[in-house]
Amino acid sequence: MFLAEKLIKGVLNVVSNVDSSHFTPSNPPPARAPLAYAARPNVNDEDDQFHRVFLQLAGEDQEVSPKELMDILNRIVSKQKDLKTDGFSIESCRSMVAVMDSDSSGKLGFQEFKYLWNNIKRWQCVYKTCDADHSGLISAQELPGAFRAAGFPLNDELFQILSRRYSDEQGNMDFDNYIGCLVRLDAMFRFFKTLDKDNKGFINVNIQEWLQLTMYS
Ligand SMILES: [Ca+2]
Ligand SMILES: [Ca+2]
Ligand SMILES: [Ca+2]
Repeated sequence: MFLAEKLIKGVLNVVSNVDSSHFTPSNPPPARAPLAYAARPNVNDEDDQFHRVFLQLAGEDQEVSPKELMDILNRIVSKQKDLKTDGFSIESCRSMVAVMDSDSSGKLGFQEFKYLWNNIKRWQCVYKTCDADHSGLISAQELPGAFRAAGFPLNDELFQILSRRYSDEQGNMDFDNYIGCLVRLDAMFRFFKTLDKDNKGFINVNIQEWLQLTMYS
């Protein structure tokens, strides 16, 4: 998919000119829940300009597929010299689409994409801010600070698990792995909260619901 240079510049500006300290999180889309619980996203009162950008990215079907998501993310990161990445893989984009796909359409509609996009913008700022030695990577030492700033104050055991799964052998997490990790972490938090209806910190799921959640992710 080829995008007009102007459009890319517009997107880049949107991505770059954000100060994470001023960020107010948007309302998340309904969390994806086992199909029986799923709700349709609401599509009113949206920013026209962002909607036009979305339509260009999404193409005729008006939904962003994993391949379309991969192309746009890779075009953006290729211009960001202070972020190290080996590029977003199709597998990582399929996973991001899966965990964000509230209505189970297999692609990202406007609300789903907007929520993902706002998070990527915010987390990109956190990445740059928390990359204290300007290596372009988040090291094991920088990781807890980066995840806390991104909104996930986890414990050491979880940081070790994330590092094992998403960092390289030297303990460095590059930008595509960092985004893939946060998108999934955010989604898993939201899934849990959706199912933890009385907010007690425990959920009950049967095997069918468990598989629906974990295998489409
Ligand atoms: Ca499309
Ligand atoms: Ca969808
Ligand atoms: Ca670093």
